[in-house]
Amino acid sequence: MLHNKPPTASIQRLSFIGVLTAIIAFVAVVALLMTGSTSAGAQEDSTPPADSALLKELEANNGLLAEDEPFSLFSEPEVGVAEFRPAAPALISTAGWDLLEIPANDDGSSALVPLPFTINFLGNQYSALYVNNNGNVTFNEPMSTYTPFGLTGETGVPIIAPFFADIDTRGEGSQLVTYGASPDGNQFVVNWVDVGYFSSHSDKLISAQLVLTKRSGGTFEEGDFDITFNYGSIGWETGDASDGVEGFGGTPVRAGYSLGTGVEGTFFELAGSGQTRALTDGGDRALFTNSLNALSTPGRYTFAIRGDGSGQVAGNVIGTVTDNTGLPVSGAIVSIVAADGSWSSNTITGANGSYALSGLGTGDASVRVSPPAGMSLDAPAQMVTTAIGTPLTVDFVLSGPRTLPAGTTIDQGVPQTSGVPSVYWDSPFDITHLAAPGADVTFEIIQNGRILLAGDFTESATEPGLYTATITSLLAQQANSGLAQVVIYVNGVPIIFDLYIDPAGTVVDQDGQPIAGAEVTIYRSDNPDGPFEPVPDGSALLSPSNRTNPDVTDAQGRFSWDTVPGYYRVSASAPGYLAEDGSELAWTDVLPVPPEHLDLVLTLKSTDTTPTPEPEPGSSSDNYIFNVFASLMSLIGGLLSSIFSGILSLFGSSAS
Ligand SMILES: [Ca+2]
Repeated sequence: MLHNKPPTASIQRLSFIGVLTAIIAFVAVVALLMTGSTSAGAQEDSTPPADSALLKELEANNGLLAEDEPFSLFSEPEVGVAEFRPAAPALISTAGWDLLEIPANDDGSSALVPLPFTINFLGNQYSALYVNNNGNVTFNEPMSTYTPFGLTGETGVPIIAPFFADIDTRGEGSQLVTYGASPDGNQFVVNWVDVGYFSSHSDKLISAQLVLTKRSGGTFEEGDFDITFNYGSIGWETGDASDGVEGFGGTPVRAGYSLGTGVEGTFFELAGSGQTRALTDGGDRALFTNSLNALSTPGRYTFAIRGDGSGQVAGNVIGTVTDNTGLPVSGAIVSIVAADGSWSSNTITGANGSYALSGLGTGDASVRVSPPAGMSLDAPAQMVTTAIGTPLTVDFVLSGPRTLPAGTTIDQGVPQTSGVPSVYWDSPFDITHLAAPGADVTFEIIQNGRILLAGDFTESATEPGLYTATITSLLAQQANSGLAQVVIYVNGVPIIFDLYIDPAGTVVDQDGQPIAGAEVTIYRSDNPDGPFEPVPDGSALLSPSNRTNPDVTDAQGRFSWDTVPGYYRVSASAPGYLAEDGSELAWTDVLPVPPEHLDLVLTLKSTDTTPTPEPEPGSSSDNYIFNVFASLMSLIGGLLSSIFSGILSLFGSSAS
């Protein structure tokens, strides 16, 4: 076989034309070298070039010659031994699916493949696509381009590209590209699993998988779908014809998706895309070990594409998380949530404490960090404004916890895992402080650099030196849930401690009376259709304010968790009570977070045989409302009504 560059999926045959092409290429390379040219037709990053077999041949051979390797027109293609391939938990199994395959090739494509459902891809409706060997799918025509171009410009190519690079499946150790629909017709999958790189190399392999998942029912619109990139081990990033050496360097792999219009909100690339050794195993943005919107599954990157515009895409937010000694914190969950709750994203910090959030919506948002299990350090959320093409860096330094100082009490809130006092943000509470009689004692409650509330303590008339401040509602001050700081000034000298502001859920009986000691359990999934697993006790999926799961309600029947974005269900049970359907556990519907769910009520029915007054027809106790719970993120006053109406509609769907 020749070092050749067939432009189609057909297996290249040794032919007179092929030999002639190779000879021309060889002569051309020699001529270029003799004239001192350093580039054999370098491709622009931002625009897709017309492919040329001769061009690729030149580039590839140039690379070989540059290394002083013997060049023979008739040398056999390299047959390397693929490295050990570790397990890839993100790849979904397509065993038993009726998949098609692209025969062993370099830059070929499938025929036009019908999708099992129509997708609304950022405003364009598509019901078919082309699977391209080089790690991407396109919609208007097949694409043989092998050197990846930037996806954020006006390329004219609508594309979804989990691994846009010069994949070559002709090497002996490479698998073939396969594609097709799931048996239920709700997913379309392309496998570039255990594939090699140009030219016919299979000493190193990569695994990338594209999954398009139909989303329907509920509030989903026609055409809503998820794009999921699943990755296994990534052993190379560049083919020989893209100036790669041994699979690295040159113009490396790109990953992302784009309409190709260059219009804001219609394109994005993963952080690390196009950067040498960023996406490969061990890199800062290693595809295999990082994740996005898939906290339970390393190697998975999920993007919700929604017709209502919430799937719009913007620049990336990157940063690092360090502790109070400057050491990187790995395993922390970093999430970003739009101020209006319309979009969110989450990921986990890597070994170097760094993280990247990609494919975000635009506008005001909060970035929050949840330290890994076993760590009680914390940091307040940071407010940002995301915009197209403006990557933001948001670093966190964890500190604390600054617990209640001596002589200070707060008369509200459940005990907290971290030792930081917590208060329900919509309930009044008193702060008391002991100081010398006759002192001037004031306070400020500060969140994200903003003073939520400031006021004076009042000295007790009967106990000189006992000062009390009454806070009526932090919610009324447009507080966010999460960390805040309290500063008490005694004659101008500050004393600082942390305060955790929690929304609360309540378990009540059929008469609306709180049930103390009820057991509540929170379950989470990365997907709206599950599977739902109990959040592990102590998990970073819950903020340090309360990581106990299952938990029990306090004397007021209240409970609270502060959660990272995801999909949740909550169950509740209590001795002597049953759910409406007579089972032991009452369940919520699936609750997406965001938006925040606050001040929810979960109702259980007493099994006490003592007759209880029949409720008035049409009263609220006719419905066993499985509310609940937990929360996250900011909810600003003006949004309250819409959120509550959302919750009310949730009630309607769960009460049957
Ligand atoms: Ca290729």
